[in-house]
Amino acid sequence: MSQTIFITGVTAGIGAATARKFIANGWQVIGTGRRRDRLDTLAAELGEGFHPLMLDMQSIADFGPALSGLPDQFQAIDLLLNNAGLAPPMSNLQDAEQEPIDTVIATNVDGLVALTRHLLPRLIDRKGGVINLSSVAATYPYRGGAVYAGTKAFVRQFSLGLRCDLHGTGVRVTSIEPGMAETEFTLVRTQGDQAASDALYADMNPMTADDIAETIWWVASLPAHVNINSLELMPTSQSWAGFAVHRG
Ligand code: 8X3
Repeated sequence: MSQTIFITGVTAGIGAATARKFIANGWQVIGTGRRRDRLDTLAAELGEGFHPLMLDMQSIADFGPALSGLPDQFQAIDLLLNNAGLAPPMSNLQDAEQEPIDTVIATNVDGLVALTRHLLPRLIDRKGGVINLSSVAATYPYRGGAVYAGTKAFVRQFSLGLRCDLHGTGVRVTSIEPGMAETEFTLVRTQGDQAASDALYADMNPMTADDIAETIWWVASLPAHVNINSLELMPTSQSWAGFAVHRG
């Protein structure tokens, strides 16, 4: 019987790349998204091993009915990839609007926790796993990213704490913390400004969605007695900046 991965935010970037990787390796994939047309396109590409699920990560009340309504062959779930997430526009908090912040916290934190809680009984049944997409921003702060970094620090610490809660169940939990990867992530952050996104990744050979999918596949395909707690990765061209010092 093939294994099943549940991927949130499957319609673009790391989510779509991971769906392709797992389907190619004989897994079934349940993929959530908010855009019907994109889900349909992916379903046509990936075939019957893929089950598209219209779900907004901010609509927690929909999770229960959506999960109990899954077709029989997709009821058992071996791995949850909490990939859906976004960043508000880069802005110092003193200059930021509230609404995009609420959306980011609701998606990156509230939705992720609620969905994980809903799926844990199935994951425990299967001695499965949870892989959460955090970010290097969880560890290294930068200007204009306080809310995003805060949510990703939550995801990282939530992952470690969840390991404690699941102690003895056989369920693995991993926090994956990528640096710069060229996906629609930055296009969302720049509110659709393709030129700004292109400028960010210009001449620096960023990681790709496929690079991260490859890493997720590696974590998932390790022997069941090996748990990667957290894994931070960056493009070779990215490293750390120093402290900022204000004088005067
Ligand atoms: C986003 C990665 O390096 O832009 O999660 O903070 S980075």
